[in-house]
Amino acid sequence: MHGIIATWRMAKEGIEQGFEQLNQNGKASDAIETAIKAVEDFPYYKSVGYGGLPNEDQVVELDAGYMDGDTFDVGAICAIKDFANPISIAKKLSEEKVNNILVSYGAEKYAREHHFEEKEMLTDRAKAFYRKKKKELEQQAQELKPYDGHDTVGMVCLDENGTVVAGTSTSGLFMKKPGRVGDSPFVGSGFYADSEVGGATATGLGEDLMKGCISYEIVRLMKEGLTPQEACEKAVNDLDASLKKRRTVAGDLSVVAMNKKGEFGCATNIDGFSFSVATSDAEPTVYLVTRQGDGHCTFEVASKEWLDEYMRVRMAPVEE
Ligand code: SD4
Repeated sequence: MHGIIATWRMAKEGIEQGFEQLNQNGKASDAIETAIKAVEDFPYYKSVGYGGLPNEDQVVELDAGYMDGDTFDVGAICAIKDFANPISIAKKLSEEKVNNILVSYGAEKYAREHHFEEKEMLTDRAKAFYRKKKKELEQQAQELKPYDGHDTVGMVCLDENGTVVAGTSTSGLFMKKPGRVGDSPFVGSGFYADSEVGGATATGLGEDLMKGCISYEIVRLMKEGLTPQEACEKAVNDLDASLKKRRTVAGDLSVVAMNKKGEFGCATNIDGFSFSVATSDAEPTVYLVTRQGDGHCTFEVASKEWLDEYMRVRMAPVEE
């Protein structure tokens, strides 16, 4: 059995490429890197890699994390500027004995020394989104909503040898403070993998996802015997309830998981969450998730119309 699951529809083309490698008996570690790089390289996804939206100072700062579920090797970079593929740098860092998580200048120094591709990651399109947002905020004296339709790519991948890996890549929240880091590069929050159990990854408001160490929690629940779907729903619903009890509101929390048998699950506390998945039993497919009143989440295959409209919106000119 092999498989790959990812947050959001934007991962579809990436998982198609990674899945192809898994079908050829490729390693999960290679397949996930291929898949996440494809998302990073696509300029119209405005929250991951090239074309990612900038921070308050109009600088694109990228976060990425990677975990190998066989060895528990972990690597991550936070707030790195002007490197094309953060996931590859995070993965390389996971091979180091120490210094596995590097931020900003240190991450850039490491990436340069290891000859990772340097690239100006702020595109004209991202600058246009920045100008538009700035104008809206000034005109309406509007408070910036931190999430604002921002999508991180998180993936879990299982290969025929039974290795489970997990990884994330994001430009974080649009208009974040310089140096702000969310959950995505933090093991246990943004991602977690244990080849004896499975893996999980999260997207949403990092500040809240971290409060539940949600990816670790899902893997822990799967280890106790819950299916991926049960584990995802319990982790999201428990954290959502705890946050509301203590703070009256809960930020956006969305997760996906896959266990070592290739079974998968998802959960969310928002409308509009989607995910992409492929397994030995099923071709790459995008699902749309609906949260029911009781917190149970159901999902259905996205229609061709929905998929076309998604791309149309992503690629439409920015109206300033
Ligand atoms: C963050 N969790 O930086 C990320 C953002 C995200 O979908 O996932 N957006 O907080």
